[in-house]
Amino acid sequence: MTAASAQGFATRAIHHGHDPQAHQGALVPPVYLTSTFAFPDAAAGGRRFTGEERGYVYTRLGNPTLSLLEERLASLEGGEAALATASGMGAITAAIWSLLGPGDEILVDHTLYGCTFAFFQHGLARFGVAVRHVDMTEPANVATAIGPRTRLVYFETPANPNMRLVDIAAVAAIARRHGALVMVDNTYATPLLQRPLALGADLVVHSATKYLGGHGDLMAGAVVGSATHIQRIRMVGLKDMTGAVLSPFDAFLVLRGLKTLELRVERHCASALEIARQLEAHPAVAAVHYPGLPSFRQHALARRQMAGFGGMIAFELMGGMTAGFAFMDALRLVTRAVSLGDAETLVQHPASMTHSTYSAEERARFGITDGLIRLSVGLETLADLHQDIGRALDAAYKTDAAQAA
Ligand code: 7XF
Repeated sequence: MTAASAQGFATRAIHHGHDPQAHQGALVPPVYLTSTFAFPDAAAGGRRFTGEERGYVYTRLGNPTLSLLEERLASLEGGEAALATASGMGAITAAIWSLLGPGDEILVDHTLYGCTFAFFQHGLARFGVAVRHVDMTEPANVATAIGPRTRLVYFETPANPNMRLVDIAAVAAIARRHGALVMVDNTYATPLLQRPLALGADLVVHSATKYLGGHGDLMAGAVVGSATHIQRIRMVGLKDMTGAVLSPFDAFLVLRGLKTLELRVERHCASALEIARQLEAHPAVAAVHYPGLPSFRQHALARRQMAGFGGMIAFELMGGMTAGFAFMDALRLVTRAVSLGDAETLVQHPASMTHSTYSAEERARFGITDGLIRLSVGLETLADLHQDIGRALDAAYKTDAAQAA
């Protein structure tokens, strides 16, 4: 182990891969805002294309600012290599197009972010890949469903939007026995709270638009895994099949966000636990899904698998969707918007927003209820959040009472 990899998470998030003395002393890494790179002579161009000579060619294949972000993300996730992409969907599609072909089968969990679900259900399926939906909260279901054609097992934990957890080590052990790869979307947890590769997963994907960037001002994604997988995903899925290349300027913004990832996520976790307790104690609330609550069905797994419980909460009001909308409309500080992981606390209604890519039947089958409300707890002063959320819950409760009368 090198000295650098023995350093703590926050130290690596701030320093890993950058030596100011190699850049005129610049504390902050320079941003290489260039699409192409000059060759020293004609023959060198050819050598760089074949890979005989190291050196940059064209930003779709690599760029020093992207390389720095990739090294840093690989270090934080504990992977050999990483690939930065233009969005989380860019990361997921580039990886999967590179790994699967006609005749292969993919096992996916019941609950997935809406566009990931759409990509599998309506995209991949059209190209001869068999997509099987398995309730992976019970690892034995994976053992039952997995077969000789299964090439990849894919899930999110915690899952967007209903917070179900998947036991990464248990599912990875089953997949390994059958020669299938495991890909985990670690967007909700971030590498601070959960490192799937150490638990046996082969690849981690991220929407870096969320906690990694952390400020709601960019779109980005990443894949982390072995150098061999990442090279293939870069040269096939990214270069030729999606072209989902991250802008070097946005890579700079993600690098800036990463410096405060530990601080921010600690605050997201602390505030979310308090908000989850507030929700659980209110008579308008029927159910709260937050891994940090002792009442959470998979609380023991959360304690084992995660170093903290994250900033995301899902909950349902007694009055269902009507009360949920009354709650959302009564909020003044909390912002009605999709996305998550920002400084601002955001609220949205998965069934009509992020997960409207599912049909009503699919939502019913996969546990995305119409009454579910999703909160991304931000970094505001906790007392202000308590006040806003408390007032909106009271308003929703009154709506319930009025309907009951
Ligand atoms: O392409 P994006 O950067 O938006 O990332 C896609 C994505 C991948 N995985 C997870 C777990 C995600 O949550 C997302 C994006 N989700 C946003 C949300 O749920 O609010 C997208 C807003 S429609």
